[in-house]
Amino acid sequence: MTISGTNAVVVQRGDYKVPSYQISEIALDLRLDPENTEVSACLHFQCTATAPVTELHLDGESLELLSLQRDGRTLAEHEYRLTDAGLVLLNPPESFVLESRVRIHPAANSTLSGLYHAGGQFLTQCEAEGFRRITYTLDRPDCLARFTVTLHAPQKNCPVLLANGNCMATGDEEDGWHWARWEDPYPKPAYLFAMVAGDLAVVRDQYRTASGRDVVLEIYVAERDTGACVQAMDSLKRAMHWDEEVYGREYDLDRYMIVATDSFNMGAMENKGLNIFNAKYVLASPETATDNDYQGIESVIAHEYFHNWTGNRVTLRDWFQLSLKEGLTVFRDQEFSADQNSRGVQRIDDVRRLRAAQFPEDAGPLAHPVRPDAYSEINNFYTATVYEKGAELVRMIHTLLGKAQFRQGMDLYFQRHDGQAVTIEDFVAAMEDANQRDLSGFRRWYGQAGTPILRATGSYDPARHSYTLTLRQETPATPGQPVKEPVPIPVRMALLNTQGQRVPLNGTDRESILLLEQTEQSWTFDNLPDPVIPSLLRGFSAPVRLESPLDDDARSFLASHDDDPFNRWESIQDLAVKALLATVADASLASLPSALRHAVAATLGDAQIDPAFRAELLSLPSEDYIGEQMPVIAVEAVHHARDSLMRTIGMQFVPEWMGLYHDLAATYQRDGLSIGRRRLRNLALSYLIAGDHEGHEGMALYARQQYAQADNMTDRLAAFQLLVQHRHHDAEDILLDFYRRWHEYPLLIDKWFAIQAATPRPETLRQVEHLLVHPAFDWRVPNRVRAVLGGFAANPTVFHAADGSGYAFYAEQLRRLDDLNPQTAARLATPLSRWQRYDAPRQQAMGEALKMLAGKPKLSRDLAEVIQRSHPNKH
Ligand code: B3K
Ligand code: ZN
Repeated sequence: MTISGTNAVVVQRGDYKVPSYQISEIALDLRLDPENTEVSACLHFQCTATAPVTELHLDGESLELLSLQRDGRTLAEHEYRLTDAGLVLLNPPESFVLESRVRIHPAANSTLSGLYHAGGQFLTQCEAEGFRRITYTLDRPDCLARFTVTLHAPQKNCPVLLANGNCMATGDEEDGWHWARWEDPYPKPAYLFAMVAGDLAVVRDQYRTASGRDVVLEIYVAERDTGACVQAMDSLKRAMHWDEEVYGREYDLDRYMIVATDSFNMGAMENKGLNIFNAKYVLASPETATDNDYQGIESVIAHEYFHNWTGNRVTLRDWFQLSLKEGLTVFRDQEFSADQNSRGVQRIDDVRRLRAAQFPEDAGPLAHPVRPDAYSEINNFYTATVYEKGAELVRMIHTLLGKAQFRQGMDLYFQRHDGQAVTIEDFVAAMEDANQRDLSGFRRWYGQAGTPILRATGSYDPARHSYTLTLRQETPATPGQPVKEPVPIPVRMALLNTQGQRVPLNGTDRESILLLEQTEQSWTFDNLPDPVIPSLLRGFSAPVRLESPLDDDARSFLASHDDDPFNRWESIQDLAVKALLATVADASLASLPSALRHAVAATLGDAQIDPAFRAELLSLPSEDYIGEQMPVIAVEAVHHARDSLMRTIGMQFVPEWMGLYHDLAATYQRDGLSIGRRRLRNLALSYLIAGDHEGHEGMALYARQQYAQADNMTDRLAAFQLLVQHRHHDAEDILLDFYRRWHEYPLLIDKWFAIQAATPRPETLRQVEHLLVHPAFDWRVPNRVRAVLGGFAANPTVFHAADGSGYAFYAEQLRRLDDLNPQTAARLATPLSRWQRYDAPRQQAMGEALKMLAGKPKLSRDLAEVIQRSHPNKH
């Protein structure tokens, strides 16, 4: 059995070569038509190699070449060659101007890479390698050019014509067409090129930078959405201010534009001066968006804005360095959100995401280092490892150096590399040189895949009044990396006395960062008259799996006494995981162990705790997280164990949950405290419903009322979700009602689809089949496809149904999607890579699903790579 796409070229990090030519100027002229768009490009080439170049390879994909001229003369056949990957210029002169004219087909472009026409708009997505689908070029990030872009389109369909930089001129043409010319003064790699044309309304605001320059801020959306841009605009201004305050970085153009679209492969894109966004991360009103949606907008708007310095002004030498911009920018957006909201809650949410997506990736066949060594399709490497683990590595450097020193490192990085295309090595070197620090050991984190296991043991010596802590690390082997070296692990820690106070650690400090550099090291703390409880890895100071030395009593103590919010949360989570695993092993043990009951009772009884944090403390770990703690994931047992623990906690604390539910009722407000209160109240509702006796639907009444009467979408959706997922008898009516009310809001209809696909009931598979033929389902809109297929794959009991029906169905859908949108298909295929974690029949069924996909005719390079890496022996 072979995979249809495996002859794809594998790009190796070690093979990097400086380009032999640079392009100083790119002038594009696009006559926009959905069916046939003509792109004229004029590129100024300059040789940078010392030896003569006999062949210059330009990238080009799905282009129809109409004409090709060099220095004003049409090229003869012997002067160039067309290939599958582009165009080869034979014996090019040292410097020359290349003019090409190509035809492309935006409406037929369902990949949403390059230039495409969707929802009546022309849009581009060029990262990573989409620009080559627009014109012949050197499509690599270390090739920086100055762009001038002229757009022509019919005034009626496309009154708005946008591209990067500044608008220099506009004008009218015959037959109702018009044009606009844009110039971007900053040289940039092709992946940052963008243009948009369509019938869009604009919301305008402005921002004065620290140095007093006025910047126009524009958000382009459909006319009816102009009222839903408040959060996006406000987040943008706060992000601009934060980057000035924290990093001394100002925005550098006169205009910052954001365009929202429903047709987008990911969250958003940081094109210079012209961000293109998935509407999900722009549009929000209290009636149509949840608190989480608002939070998502704040963080993605900030993320794309921060890229202007980390990614755009200083860009990447090659795609292996992707985490240089992504890890660093995620770290920056996480810190921004922590400063805007609650730092403790932010950290918990960030770690939860890391553990949900990155830890499993790092433990499976798709594991790769933060700086990968090889790829066949770079789009497959926009992963949780590159983004989230990459951010953790930057965070560790921040922890090791300290805030002020980290800032000095960043200053030096910008000073040295502004306008350049650089490497992760350059970043680490700037951090070292600015602080005279040696981070050589730290570099291993970038090259080594796998999540280290950190084993901690400790003992108190009553005779010597001392506490000795021993830390040991081990990183499991990952594909292609059988042997692992120790990595430097910063362990933020404190010792608590029996009153819960931090005691001095061999001096006056009451918190310390231990740096574990070898496989095993010990530390002894003296002058401790009484036994202490260690609080380790505070704030989750390193992306490791901690095996803690604590017993249940100590955990329960930390769950109510640790002043580190992350560890307090972690302690209660650990207690819950332990209880759940016991029930998984033996369902008759379904009870609430006393340590966990105490911790829950203490949290429920403590009204001083910030409500958002309290909601975190009282939320049970997800089924996926519980499953991750097992050698073989027992899908159903995990599901039942979690359900039953929810029910028990719901039943045992009915008055407390009821009290919270009533006391926290309030008219809608958008401040942090109100958000936390809503979160806690909806959690209370979910426990009340879980705690309802079988067949008795008393509490569903509350949900029904809340659904009908809520003055905001957070509450309405929470109630809707509970009613649908618990399949209360009128769930059907409620589904219909929701659809009827919100069918004109695509983002809400995505939720409507996703919640149904995620319902943990046997009939879900059949319902999902119906959803796929629902009139509102559209294979060409990634948000919709992700809602249904992503929702389905995140539904443990249905996707992993014991008879393999979930996998077979899923693979069938990916097969279909791959013909339209390979990037999205490949991304959605990754859950199948986790096959080793399940029992033999499921392994077999997942293997068959992968094999079926492997045999697909015209399998994309994207999907082929994921399948091949997922199951190297299956084909
Ligand atoms: N840089 C883009 C991601 C591009 C993904 C290409 N497949 C968004 C971001 O990380 O900000
Ligand atoms: Zn990014």
